[in-house]
Amino acid sequence: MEDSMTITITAFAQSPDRGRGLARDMRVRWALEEVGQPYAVRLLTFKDMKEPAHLALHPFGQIPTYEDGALVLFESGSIVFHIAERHAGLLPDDANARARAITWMFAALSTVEPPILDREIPGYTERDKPWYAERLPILEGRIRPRLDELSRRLGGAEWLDGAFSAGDLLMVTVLRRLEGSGILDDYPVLSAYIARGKDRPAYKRAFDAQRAVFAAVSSD
Ligand SMILES: N[C@@H](CCC(=O)N[C@@H](CS)C(=O)NCC(=O)O)C(=O)O
Repeated sequence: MEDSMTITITAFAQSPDRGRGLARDMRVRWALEEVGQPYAVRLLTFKDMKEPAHLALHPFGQIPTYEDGALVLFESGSIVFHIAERHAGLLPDDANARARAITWMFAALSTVEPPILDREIPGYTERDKPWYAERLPILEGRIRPRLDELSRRLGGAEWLDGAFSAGDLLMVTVLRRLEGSGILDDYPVLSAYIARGKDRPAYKRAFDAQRAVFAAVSSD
């Protein structure tokens, strides 16, 4: 039996998203909350993330990481998968349903998230460049087909494939990156899907926990 209190994850000491829960520790927190696993959080500055101590855990010097005894993981998708494999509640028992839920995890991270990131990252790095405004509609044009297809597939269903799964958890966190862009206004099916995810008690606990970190920093 594992000592459940040994789980430690890493998160930003001062998240650039100002507590909006868009940093990828949110996925891991949410997964841990869904399966009822307590966890500790080690907060890191950007400088800490590039120090040897953290690079030993995460080769790219990023958050989140996951430590449980001798096991160290990085990559939010891998961490959520590990949590879902070890605990009931995030992957179905039926082998085929489980394979489909895992497929949705990959779809979230390798099909839906990349065009969303392609639009988001220039907002941090190229906003002052002359091409930024011209390029933005092109980048948005690469997101919309994915959203059209996802919305069509989801249709009137509550979740992507039967019961809520780790696939939905990752997909909701990925789609949340579009909040505030105005794009989701054109996708009522996806907006309602995100809202269902955010309405889950485990999501709320995870959100409040990361928000408390930002609130504490802001009140210093
Ligand atoms: N594919 C990685 C991406 C990790 C990532 O980009 N983390 C961001 C925070 S959400 C980060 O640490 N950024 C700071 C940096 O890259 O230096 C994952 O899913 O865990």
